[in-house]
Amino acid sequence: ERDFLGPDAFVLRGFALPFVGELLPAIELLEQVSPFRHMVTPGGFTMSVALTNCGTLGWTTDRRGYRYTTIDPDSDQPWPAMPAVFARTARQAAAAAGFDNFEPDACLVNRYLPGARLSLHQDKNERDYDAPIVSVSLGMSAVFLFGGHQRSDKTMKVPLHHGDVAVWGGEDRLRYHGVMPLKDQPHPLLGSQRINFTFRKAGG
Ligand code: MD5
Ligand code: FE
Repeated sequence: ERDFLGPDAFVLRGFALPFVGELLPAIELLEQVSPFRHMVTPGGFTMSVALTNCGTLGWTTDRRGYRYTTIDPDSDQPWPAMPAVFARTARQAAAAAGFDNFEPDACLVNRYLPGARLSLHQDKNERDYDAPIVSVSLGMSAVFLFGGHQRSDKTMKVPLHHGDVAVWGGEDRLRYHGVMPLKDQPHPLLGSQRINFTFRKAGG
């Protein structure tokens, strides 16, 4: 099943389900090297979402701003390599949505515990806006907010469930979006959390 959110934005329902058995152990290895942490925004707020990264580039924020780095600022080591199963899932989902040859160099992994939320924002730190963004949801369901090109534009509420993959490209790539505060409805496999992987081509 494929839901159309916009001309170039799609939700592939359950697309990641066949990969879950391989994705979960890969996350456990990742967090042993680069644990989830709560970063601070340039405005001085600590994010309710905890994050880590894998791949050549990782998204970070601190008081100085948002940016991609090759080094994990906590471990002072490069971010862990992107597991093959991550890259395969992202590539196949992008192709299923009509974006061929997607080669992400960055995977941001977000962990939401009950109450965590992501306020409306645009993803503007990547060099290449032509590549799509692929987002994989695991664990508890969330309500995704999909807005327009201005913060004040009306938003659409889209439920995202365990195994759903969203793909955003073209004219939908720079839309405002966010996630409503997570409700505590424990998931059979992951318990009281939601994990979201966001694959991007961040570098040149
Ligand atoms: C999440 N994460 O569920 C979301 C999924 C982030 C973030 O927003 O920046 O880590 S990615 C959703 C997304 C990405 C790019 C464009 C659009 C949505 N969009 O145009 O709506 O943790
Ligand atoms: Fe985003």
